[in-house]
Amino acid sequence: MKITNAYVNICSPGRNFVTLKIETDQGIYGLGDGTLNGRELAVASYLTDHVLPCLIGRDPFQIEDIWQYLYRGAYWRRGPVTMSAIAAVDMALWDIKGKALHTPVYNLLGGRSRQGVMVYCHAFGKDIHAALEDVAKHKEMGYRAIRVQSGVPGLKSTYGVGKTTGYYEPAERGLPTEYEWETESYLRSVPGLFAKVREVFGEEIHLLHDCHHRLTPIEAARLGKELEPFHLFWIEDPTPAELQEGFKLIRQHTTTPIAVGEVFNSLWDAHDLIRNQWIDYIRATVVHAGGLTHLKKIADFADLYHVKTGCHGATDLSPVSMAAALHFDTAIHNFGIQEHMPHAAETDAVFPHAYFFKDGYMYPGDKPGLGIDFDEKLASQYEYQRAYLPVNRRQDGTLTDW
Ligand code: CS2
Ligand code: MG
Repeated sequence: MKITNAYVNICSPGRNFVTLKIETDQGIYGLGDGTLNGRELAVASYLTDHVLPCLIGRDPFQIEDIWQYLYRGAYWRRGPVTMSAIAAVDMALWDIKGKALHTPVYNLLGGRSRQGVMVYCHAFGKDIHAALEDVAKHKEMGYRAIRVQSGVPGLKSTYGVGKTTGYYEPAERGLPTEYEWETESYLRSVPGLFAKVREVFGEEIHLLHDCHHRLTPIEAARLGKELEPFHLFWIEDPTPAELQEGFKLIRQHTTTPIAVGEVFNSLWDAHDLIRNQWIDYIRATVVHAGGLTHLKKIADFADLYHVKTGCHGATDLSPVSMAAALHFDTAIHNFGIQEHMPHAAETDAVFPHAYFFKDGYMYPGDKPGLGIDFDEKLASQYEYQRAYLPVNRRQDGTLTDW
């Protein structure tokens, strides 16, 4: 089999997505996601201008060799743009191989290790009362694990709390908006939120919380310690992770489990975190961490150190990534949990898929390949629109992590 054609589509059915299609001489095609929120066009150009011409004529079954060709062969390694572009190619090649061999991709990754993939959803509210209502709603929908975020008294906006109820999309069209932040107000409010959630909903439900890289290690240690009585499944991204050693300090102070990695793009971003057992869950994801080929290596390395996976699954990861993540989650041994933020109806219509949600679990479906398609005609009705993630400032004006 040979690759005969490959092209990128950029569309915006509800939000922007970068989709790669690779075609072969046998009529089989594969799909990949290359969406990098707020920097979409950079990945599209990396693919179109630099990667795709090198693929024509290659054997799509040589997934490892093509991965190494794009990684080592570029000389310039790693980084979110490069690794998202490699991921898009990698996903499409696994899709092709599955279709050619008439089997779902999870069978190529080792086969089923579990029946269903436990997912967590997002509940939020402008205050504790509204957050509790949203938790009740999601529990009713069947979720067994719920991430809870609420507005912080004294702050006009905060991460994870949508402007309207029911749907939350962090990127906004146009140039970046500005949020405000004050750590002390946040640290004072979060323990009260979880005390209330446990009081109302009991111990059965798994609870998660995302700090979105906003704390220093000692502040995160304080938060983790104060949340211990409420037995969280994890606190996520407690502190920015460029300094991996920062997590050592958090670890010394708290038994609240720690998850990190949605912005990581290779194993090397998590090498110290994993081998020192400073974290419990690695959140690297298919699209931003070099595709299934590299994510499998990260998971296998993590498995040696009792670290489980918890793949990022926000709406900026297209349904192609969601499908790939669910095949991966079904196959690997050290799966922990999968994030699930349902896409908008327009998005789902453009990407018909075999995966589905039932009673707190998701399933990749049994179609050959990734079980995902792309309606290019429908996609052409949704042109790309410039959009950015917000930026964040402290109340005195200092720019800080969003
Ligand atoms: C987040 C994301 O889902 C999460 O845990 O942290 O909402 C994140 O902010 C976006 O994916 C950024 O593109
Ligand atoms: Mg997060």
